[in-house]
Amino acid sequence: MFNKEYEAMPENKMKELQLERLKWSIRHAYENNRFYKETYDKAGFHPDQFKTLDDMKRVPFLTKEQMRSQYPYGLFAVPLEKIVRIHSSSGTTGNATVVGYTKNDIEVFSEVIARCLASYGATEKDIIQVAYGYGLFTGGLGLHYGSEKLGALTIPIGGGNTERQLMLIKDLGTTIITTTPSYALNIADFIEKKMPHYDIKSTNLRMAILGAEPWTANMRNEIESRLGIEAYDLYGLSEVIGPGVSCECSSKSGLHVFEDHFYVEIINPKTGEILPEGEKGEIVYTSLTKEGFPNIRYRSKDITRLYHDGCKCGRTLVKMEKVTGRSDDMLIIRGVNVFPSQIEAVLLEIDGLEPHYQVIVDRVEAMDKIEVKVEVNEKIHSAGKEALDKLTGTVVHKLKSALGITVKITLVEPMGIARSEGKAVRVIDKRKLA
Ligand code: DLL
Repeated sequence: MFNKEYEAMPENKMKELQLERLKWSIRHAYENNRFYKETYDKAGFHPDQFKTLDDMKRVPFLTKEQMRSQYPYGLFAVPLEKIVRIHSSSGTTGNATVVGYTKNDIEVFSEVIARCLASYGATEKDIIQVAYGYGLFTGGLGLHYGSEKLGALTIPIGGGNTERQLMLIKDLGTTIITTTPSYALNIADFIEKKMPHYDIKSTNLRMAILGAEPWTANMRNEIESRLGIEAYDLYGLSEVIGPGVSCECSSKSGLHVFEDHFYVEIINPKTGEILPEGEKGEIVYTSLTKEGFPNIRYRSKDITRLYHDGCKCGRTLVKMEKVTGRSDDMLIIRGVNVFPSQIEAVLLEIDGLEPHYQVIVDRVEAMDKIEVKVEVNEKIHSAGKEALDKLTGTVVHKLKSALGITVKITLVEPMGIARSEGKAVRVIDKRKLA
């Protein structure tokens, strides 16, 4: 463990620490940020009323929309001269959010990433190739600072340029690559199609640290077997710090949340009511130590559940289940709730399909239509129409039994779905564009 004192802290002691830090954090936001003060005054809430963890339910939520309305610096709680770095969320839906870090915040950011790396089994002996994008995205610099903090040799290559990634893996003796799961798959495809003589399994690469987008257990199997490595999940969001909010350990069964820095609650996304441990809902974050950009009850829209399972790794930190989607990714098709991850899980179980797909939703004459375009492998592609028709029938049938709705399937040729170097675009909802 990188920091045993906090990662293996007895649960009751952790609760005490959280209470003390929550009192500080809520007051810090209220006293140093106009938006928090005005919102709390209007709601009739004052930090003096916050005495026990049970008082959390009295604290107003902060939504993504409110955050966006404060673009760019409206939620900072220190003078701008104390901010040493900013990042920004991708802003694919609406205004981007600019997040600011003080020197201490950067220190915490590096520390939580170093903890994650150690939890996957990385050490200072590792050579870590950071293939997340550098720049405003939190992935590149976040992993970079964390890797240096651990003392590992850090290769700041950034995203994209697969051939160069592969060359450096071989030449520099890279042992760990950090990227998105979809890019890890692109690397596997690239080797098969463009560099068939490149033997990834004879390089030193032993691990991939993957995150920034949802990925299923099947996708993990696929990546692990094709690249001959172990793949671990890394989760986080820019608003809360970036990557490093939670990570898997060697047990690969849920992600430990760094509760000494981030207080987590699960709520019913419709009513806002706090749900008991173990129930699935929207995860809400409160920062406990952040100075520059505090989050008090920030509604992330990510859907998961929290639990303690006496993890064999020795960490006492609460676990969150792998995030399989967001409440705003959830598609409602003719009244049925569908998560893209459910579709992915079905597709990856069918022989002949490649793990590259796109879900297209539209409304035609007041009727929702859903189409899934998915790539087939070379073998099926060259097997002729009959084989393709049969495969289409199988996919339609399996999706119907998993989702309860009929989905139009379009099989496309190998490499027929556009690849991304960062987060994959899996869903195109034309209803939102209309
Ligand atoms: O994606 C931070 C990050 C960088 C995480 C590198 C991991 C690795 P944002 O761009 O703000 O930040 O996007 C955050 O991405 O609310 C989730 O919906 C999703 N997400 C991030 N990690 C995971 C994951 C970064 N491991 C949003 N599994 C979050 C599922 C994830 N979803």
